[in-house]
Amino acid sequence: MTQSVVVQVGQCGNQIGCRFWDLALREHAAVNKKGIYDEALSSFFRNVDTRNGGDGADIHKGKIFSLKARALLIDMEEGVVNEILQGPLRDVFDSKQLITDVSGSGNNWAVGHKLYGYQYREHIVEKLRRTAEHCDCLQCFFVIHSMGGGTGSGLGTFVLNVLEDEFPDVYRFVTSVYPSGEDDVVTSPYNSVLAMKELNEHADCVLPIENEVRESINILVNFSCCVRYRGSVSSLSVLMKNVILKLIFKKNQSGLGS
Ligand SMILES: Nc1nc2c(ncn2[C@@H]2O[C@H](COP(=O)(O)OP(=O)(O)OP(=O)(O)O)[C@@H](O)[C@H]2O)c(=O)[nH]1
Ligand SMILES: [Mg+2]
Repeated sequence: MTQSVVVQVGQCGNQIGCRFWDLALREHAAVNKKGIYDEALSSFFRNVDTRNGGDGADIHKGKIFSLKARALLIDMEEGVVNEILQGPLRDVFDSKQLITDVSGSGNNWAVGHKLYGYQYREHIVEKLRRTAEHCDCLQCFFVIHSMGGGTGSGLGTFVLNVLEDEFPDVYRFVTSVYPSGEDDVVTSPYNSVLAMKELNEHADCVLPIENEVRESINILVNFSCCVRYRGSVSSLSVLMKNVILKLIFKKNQSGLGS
């Protein structure tokens, strides 16, 4: 069985990513009532024996002990990642899977790509390698990011470059959230154009998501939008999950995944 690693970058990437993990866990729990660590789970999660504390050994079969997402969480602000670490998904991530800074990229592609990118390159490579070492057969990286924010667009596409350099044989799929027309951040369109060039050159497959269209879909399906992004993030993660699973399934069928 093959494995995939999710790299979530920036506020948007981390918020959507977390809803994806939540959905994956809930859907799996609904069909796997006995709590067995199976192949489906192993695609996205490690099963770690944490009984003796610390970073225990991976368990490849049998009962679920402690599930750890095959993920890397990157944000140049701490807020969103800290929230995740205090929320219901805190046990799914460990501190070795996080890269944060304090001040963010200020909605500036160049700060994310040129400044933080070069500053954190070694750090990113080391954490990616560590995550990849836990996989028997790493098939895909899924990058989730926004095109409008400085960290998502700049550092997100820098990570794509790193993936291409360090793991040239592993597919790079990207979920990119485009800013809506109502986005009042003046740099968003510029960030998007700069990021688009990088996607064009370094991604194998891009799943573009337009925030405005997504908002209309939300109204149509009557999602509750009491909390900002709550409904949107969940509809988006359902969409992302369905596309990802279909792509994986098709690739496995055609033998590309082996
Ligand atoms: N659909 C959706 N879009 C989001 C979410 N969070 C932010 N966005 C969109 O992302 C863009 C802003 O990017 P962010 O991800 O907040 O920025 P960032 O990557 O953290 O970069 P900096 O804050 O500049 O360091 C805007 O177009 C927002 O509409 C989210 O949870 N869901
Ligand atoms: Mg931010």
